Amino acid sequence: MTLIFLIIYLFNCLSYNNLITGIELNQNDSYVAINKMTVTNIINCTTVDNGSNNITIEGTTKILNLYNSLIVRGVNYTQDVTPRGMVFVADGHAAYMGDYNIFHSITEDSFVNEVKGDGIYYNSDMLTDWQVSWEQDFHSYFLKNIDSLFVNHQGQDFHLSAGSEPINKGSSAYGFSFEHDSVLRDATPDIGCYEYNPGSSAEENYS
Ligand SMILES: [Ca+2]
Repeated sequence: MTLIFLIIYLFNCLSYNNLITGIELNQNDSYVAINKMTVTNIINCTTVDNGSNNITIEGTTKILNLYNSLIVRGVNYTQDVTPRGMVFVADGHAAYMGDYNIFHSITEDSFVNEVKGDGIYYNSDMLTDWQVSWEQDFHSYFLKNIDSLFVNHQGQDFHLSAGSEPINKGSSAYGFSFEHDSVLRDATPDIGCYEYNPGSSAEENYS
């Protein structure tokens, strides 16, 4: 039987302050029955302070490629007591590929979580465990202190501040030549939706 791939691209997207998740990929059983597979490419995206999870991936039919993205869960102000970056439901990580990402959470062992059929969160991995277990994200890293990450986190201006960690940390093998503000990226792309641009003010760039 022919396998049909539905390919989705999310480039330079900014997702913040959603009540539940920033980006959620849910299983659709009817797709399984007719042999459809969804491939989602999340490239140079920034997700910040989303309510329970920044990215949720459910089901083995979802293939997720995550590159050059900035996953920040800096403020814990909703129903969950555990800040969560990436959450895989029902073995969704089996089809995950990713690298050159920055993961932030308040505690280092909760950047990625798995949820089994009972809805309980298991296996909160540290990045180092994740790299060994799943052989992904070898150039990614965990970031605990985000005080100087953005121009104005509280004011929801998520442009990169001078000296911010994501600057020049992405890979040019992934991504698009333009960033969120339609400014050209340089030869060493920054991680996340924005390229650091010292020549323009936050007011001009904010969208
Ligand atoms: Ca750059």
